[in-house]
Amino acid sequence: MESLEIYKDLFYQSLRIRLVEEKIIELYPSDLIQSPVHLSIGQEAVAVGVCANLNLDDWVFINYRGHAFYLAKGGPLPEFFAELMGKKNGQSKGKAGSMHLASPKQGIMGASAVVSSTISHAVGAALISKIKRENRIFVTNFGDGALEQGAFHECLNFASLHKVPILFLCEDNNLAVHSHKKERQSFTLEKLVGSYGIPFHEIEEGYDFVKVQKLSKISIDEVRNTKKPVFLKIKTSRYKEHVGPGEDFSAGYRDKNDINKWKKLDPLLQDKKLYESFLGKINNEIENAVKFGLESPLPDREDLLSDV
Ligand SMILES: Cc1ncc(C[n+]2csc(CCOP(=O)(O)OP(=O)(O)O)c2C)c(N)n1
Ligand SMILES: [Mg+2]
Repeated sequence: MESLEIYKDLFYQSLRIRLVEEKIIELYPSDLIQSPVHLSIGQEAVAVGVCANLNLDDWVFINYRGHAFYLAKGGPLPEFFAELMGKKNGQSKGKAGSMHLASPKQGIMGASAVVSSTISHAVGAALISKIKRENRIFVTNFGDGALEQGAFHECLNFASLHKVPILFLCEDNNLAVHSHKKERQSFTLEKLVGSYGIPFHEIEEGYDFVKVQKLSKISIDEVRNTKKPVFLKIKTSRYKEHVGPGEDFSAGYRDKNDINKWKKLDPLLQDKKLYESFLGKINNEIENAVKFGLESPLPDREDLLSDV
């Protein structure tokens, strides 16, 4: 694809995710959304850029801030809204909600609200896949807060020792709930990852989906070629509060200027012409998806224990 076409395609996908989440914000006060929501607004380029390099049968293990990865990997939108509404036609029949999204057909293998827990699921699945001599690769995404969990360190050690084909993908927004990384971490990530013998890469421009796509391809190709773990950290910025549809600058733990600097670089906010040109088509898709969710029945009593 020509570079302009790539830019437009990735812009479209990122904007679609942002508008989906803006629709969630609009619906939230009505109580139609049946679970807390951790929005990815500001972080879309990471999911879109990385997933552009993945095949349908590559498996991704996400976390509670997972809307962007679910959509970027191809999870269906009508079933997404039905899922958030706790409906029977939801992708997990209403049992998963926003925080535990899954869509195995598209390789979204599950999420968890427990910080860092899906990293171990991904490493375990990657080991089985290696034993079965499959060709797929694995991605596990997590925030900078997950780096402080014991399970994260055990997973790096195990993955390196057993040489499993996995990309450890850190979405570094500097924040874990209301605390900044500077107050939480005594280690240098690159050195730490290096001490496990795992190659470390970093992308600073996490707002630039084209750059993320190009540079993350290097890490993803490295996993495919070496069939060993690789670590990629991508700097990003969460525009909204930790959980919920609002902004929380009054809480005093972060600087609005930092977010504003990032917003000045954000193509979704800067390229107004392209934004306008895609708006109608995306909103139409979203309206139909919301309608699907609204019209879906609630689960039946017997659904409670199915698939458990
Ligand atoms: C094991 C565990 N400890 C604490 C929490 C509470 N908690 C939920 S999200 C979160 C912050 C995680 O931050 P990060 O990993 O950077 O992800 P982000 O929310 O920034 O995307 C914490 C501490 C939890 N869910 N699980
Ligand atoms: Mg974080």
